Amino acid sequence: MATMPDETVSVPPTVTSNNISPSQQTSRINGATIISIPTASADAIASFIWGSYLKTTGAHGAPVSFFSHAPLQDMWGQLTPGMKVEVINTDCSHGLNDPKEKIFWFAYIVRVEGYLALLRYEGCDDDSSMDFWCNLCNKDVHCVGWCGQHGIKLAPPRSIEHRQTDWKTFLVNKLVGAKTLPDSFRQKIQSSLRCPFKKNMLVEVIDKFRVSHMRVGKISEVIGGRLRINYENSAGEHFWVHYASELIHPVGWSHVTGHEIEATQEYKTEAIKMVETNSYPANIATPDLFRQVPKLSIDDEQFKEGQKLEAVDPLEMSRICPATIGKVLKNGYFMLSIDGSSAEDGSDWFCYHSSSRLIFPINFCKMNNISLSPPLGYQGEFEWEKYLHETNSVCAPSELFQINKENTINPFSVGMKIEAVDMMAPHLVCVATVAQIADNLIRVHFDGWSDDFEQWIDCQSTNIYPIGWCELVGYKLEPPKQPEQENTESTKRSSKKSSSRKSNKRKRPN
Ligand code: MLZ
Repeated sequence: MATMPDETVSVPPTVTSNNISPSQQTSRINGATIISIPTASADAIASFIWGSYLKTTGAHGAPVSFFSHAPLQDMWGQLTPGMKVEVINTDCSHGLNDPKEKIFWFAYIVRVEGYLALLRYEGCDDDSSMDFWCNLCNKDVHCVGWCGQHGIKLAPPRSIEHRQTDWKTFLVNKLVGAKTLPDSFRQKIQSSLRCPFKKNMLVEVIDKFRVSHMRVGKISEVIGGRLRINYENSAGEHFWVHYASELIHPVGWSHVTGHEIEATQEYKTEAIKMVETNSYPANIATPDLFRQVPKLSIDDEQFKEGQKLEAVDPLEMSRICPATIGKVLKNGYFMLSIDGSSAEDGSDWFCYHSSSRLIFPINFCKMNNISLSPPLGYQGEFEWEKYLHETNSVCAPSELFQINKENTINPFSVGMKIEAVDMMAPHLVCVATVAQIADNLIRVHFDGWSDDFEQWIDCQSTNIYPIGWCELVGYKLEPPKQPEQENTESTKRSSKKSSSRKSNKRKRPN
């Protein structure tokens, strides 16, 4: 992980002496121990409050530094307990002349969990009763000195106002020399949220109804680096995906790779022209914007058709299964089929790159003490040696796998809370917990949902985020399923164990 120079700043003596006014006399706005201050559009937030949930569950959020694709990942480690901020004061009356006027007060970080911090107002000392959770990217959190620079009033919370007679001297003692957020913190947030993909750009995207095929898609929305892609020539069907996902590619990729694509002849002709001339109109997302895969040299040994391996079932991600290389494409890509489950027409063959971290050499599960799901209908105990013999096949050489080429450090621990995309309904970002760790994988449990919904994903997946990410980017976070939802059709369907993968499988409904 890259480390950045410590850019946090110390508070100069002048900032504590200005614009501090006593709070005014109206009713207490928020007397609750835990409050949450919304960042983005109110609709996108509200229903779920991480702070209360962490308290109830006694859990911790995975640190922002674990997520290389997360905004501000490289500097978040500098935000540590004790650091001082200026934050909206929720225990005071608003300005007398302007009821909308916001009053601020000093606070310090007690604890950091993902993008959230437990804050304590200066002056509370050992009293934790007013501690509150706040997203540090919230627009009402600033470095010490900000209110002074912007002529914003500071006033102590009403409940503690009486505790000091000389607040100015108290603050000078508390704040001078203390660490605060970097001056340019807000600009850093803004620039970390920039995404190179824009609305109306065309891409090639996996067909969620027939995963062996790509389709042409047009970006209709971009939120936090996630793209809502509308399938061209469809009745409003769409697919949500992160811009660095392996499920989207530039125009012309299918042609170059030899992947099946459903598109008009006109599109195919144009795409070939663009690839050959390497010139793309403005509405086309250019190849440099996409996730880059390692280039293979012609001399490198490659995966070959018929070889067996273990893979996370892309359509039922709670399972790791024996699988077979179906067809080798160009540039290190190939189609993979899950043994015993493949649709007769090959419509569920799934494209992987040789550098994928969701494919494994045989006995990966055994070595990591996790269960391998034998091919559906397989009789007897599954043993690779026997199976290779029975199927008259060979396994893929273990040195070809990315997980053996690099030494990945999986930083996650079981029990850590995250926000995770439900890969079978990728428009949903849900409250989730790391349930299990195996090598580079984490098994994501969706809080409140049965184990059938769990998904194995790579620890560097762009489909998991630190807690508070949804609030930061303004995306709706799906709260844990409540017990009263237990009888919904969805629950009944998903918990019904079936011997047939087809009926057990959750389709990508999005
Ligand atoms: N009702 C849909 C979505 C369930 C979403 C669960 N997310 C953890 C289904 O049953 O597939």
